[in-house]
Amino acid sequence: MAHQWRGLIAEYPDRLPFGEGDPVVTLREGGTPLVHAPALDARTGATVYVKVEGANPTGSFKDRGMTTAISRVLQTGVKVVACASTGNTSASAAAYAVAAGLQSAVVLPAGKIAAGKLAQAIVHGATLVAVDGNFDDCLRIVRELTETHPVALVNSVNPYRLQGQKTAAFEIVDQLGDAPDIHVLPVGNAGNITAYWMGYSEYAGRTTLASLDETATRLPAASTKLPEMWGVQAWGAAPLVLGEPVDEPETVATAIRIGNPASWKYAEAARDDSHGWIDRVTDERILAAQAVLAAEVGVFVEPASAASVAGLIQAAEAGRVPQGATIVCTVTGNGLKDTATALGGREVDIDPIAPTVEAAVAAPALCCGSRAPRPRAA
Ligand code: AN7
Repeated sequence: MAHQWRGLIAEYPDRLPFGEGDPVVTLREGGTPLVHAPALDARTGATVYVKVEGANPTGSFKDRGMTTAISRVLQTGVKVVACASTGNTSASAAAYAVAAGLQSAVVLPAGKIAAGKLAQAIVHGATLVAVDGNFDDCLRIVRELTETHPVALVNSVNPYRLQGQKTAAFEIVDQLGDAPDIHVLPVGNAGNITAYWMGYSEYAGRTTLASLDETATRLPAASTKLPEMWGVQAWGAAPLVLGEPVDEPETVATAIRIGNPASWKYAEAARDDSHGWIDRVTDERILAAQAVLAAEVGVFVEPASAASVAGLIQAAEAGRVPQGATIVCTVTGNGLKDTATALGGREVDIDPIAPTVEAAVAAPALCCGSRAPRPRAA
């Protein structure tokens, strides 16, 4: 029978804190494409790959952390899981709760969740709580709530989340044959940069501040080096760049609209231990990078995901990208989650033509909006 990717816990059994016979909740997450992006090589002078996390079952990297967090919940007997979310965590928690036979409750900043993500939480049957506040308020509420009620917290402050998410680094090393020179990713609540650094470190035979499962590092090293970790925040939500919390974070990339990241210390450790940096990019750069990925690479990502690529392009323009380096950018979520932002003001109502080939050929442009399709080469 043809091999199908089995999900993280089955694919990396030696490196995750689960034993034989432990319950496993999986939607076969992970195993996502690592795609070479010549359009980014051309802009940077490096060899650039994008790790397409939007290809996960619910369309974001959160599924990696949810298979481990929700599998763990089944060992505890708790029947309800809860999270605060800018959208993707709630979508993933709701889906994995269904697969596990648990109930889910999601606490969201009112009016700031992309339509696709909200739809996911609804169709997967989550109980929705909309807060007149931002993500940081939601996380504070859900932390208190889960401390005082028999409800499991599945935000990335739950160490099982980071355990799952670290496997993306394993996949990259497994595919490239060694760690890249540089890894670039968007930073919001800062769980993912922490998790990648843990993954790269464990594969190189080291532990990090956030390491939970020390047994993993007793395995033979699978890589010979460690990448620099480059983190990218949105201009209006850049607490790690400013060195202090942002009270009213604002950005078009609603997924990373976070002013007081929970994994602050871990993210700084990843940055400093790896000799990397964390910088910020404007919303304009985020949208421009999203367009480059869509129109020149063929990968449609949501705005927050494009922050990594925007940060890389900005660094290249500043002469900060070592020529010839191997670089991986994580693009964290699927563009289909937020089509409204991607289309911007573009007109999508197309005047219909008569149902004949002649009318089709005579049509001024087969596509909508400001951008006409490129003519085919003769
Ligand atoms: C697409 O869903 O925080 O730095 O509540 O959805 O690990 O927080 C989402 C975060 C990047 C930032 N890209 O990752 C949530 C949430 C996308 C995201 C991030 C998020 P972290």
